[in-house]
Amino acid sequence: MRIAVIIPALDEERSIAKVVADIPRDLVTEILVVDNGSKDDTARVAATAGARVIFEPSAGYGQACLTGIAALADSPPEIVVFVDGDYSDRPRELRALVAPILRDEADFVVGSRVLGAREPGALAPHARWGNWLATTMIHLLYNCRFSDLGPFRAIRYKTLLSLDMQDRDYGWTAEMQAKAARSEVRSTEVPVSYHRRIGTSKITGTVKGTVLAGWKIITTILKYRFTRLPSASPVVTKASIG
Ligand SMILES: Nc1nc2c(ncn2[C@@H]2O[C@H](COP(=O)(O)OP(=O)(O)OP(=O)(O)O)[C@@H](O)[C@H]2O)c(=O)[nH]1
Ligand SMILES: [Mg+2]
Repeated sequence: MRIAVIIPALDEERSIAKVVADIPRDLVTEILVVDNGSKDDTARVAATAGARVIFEPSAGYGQACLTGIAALADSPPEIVVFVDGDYSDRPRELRALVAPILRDEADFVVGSRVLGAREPGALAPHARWGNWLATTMIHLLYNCRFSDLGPFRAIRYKTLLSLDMQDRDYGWTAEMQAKAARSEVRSTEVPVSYHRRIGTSKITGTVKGTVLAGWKIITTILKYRFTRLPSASPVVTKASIG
């Protein structure tokens, strides 16, 4: 199966080469780093490490992911993996992440940092609490159980397109899980490890990022519970969790 990895990156020159180098090349056919206006050397370092670098001038995590997805359209993979550029996740765990899709037991797999081993300080208490709140809301509103909104995740490309992703910033992960739950996509989780980031925090490690992300995640979960979704594609099937 063709597997593409999309890495949104903003000023991650110290970590991006480690992230790219950690990706199992025997499994992955394409590595895309979406540089979102980095002021540092992220693009050059990523290219040197072997990634295809694309530029997205409009800011936002979701925007970078959307640009990455669009860049895959000419030569679509079967599976898309998302991972952050700060080396908090370990891309070498990608094999376990995609395994449920390769076994055709799921179409969407979230890497759960809650179920996996966390380095002390990697997931701040407020991030853990926010995760608990968001996943509890998804359980109550969508009757689907996730333990985390972690960024390291794998999804069948066709399933991803059928979700018609819209969010351009912090609501990206919540939107994907909310819509997967609504569309009864076969979803599951695998434990992934989580480590202290390299470089400067932009979202969870800042007050502004935390408030904006928290608000966006909560409103996204509420919004997709009540809005009409595009009709699901035939690859979208009954959820396995819930
Ligand atoms: N493309 C893009 N990427 C971003 C933006 N903000 C952050 N990122 C990237 O998105 C990923 C997640 O951002 P982080 O700063 O690690 O946020 P976090 O994981 O919630 O919090 P910390 O790791 O504690 O900082 C990293 O790879 C960042 O480089 C953005 O506006 N655009
Ligand atoms: Mg991070």
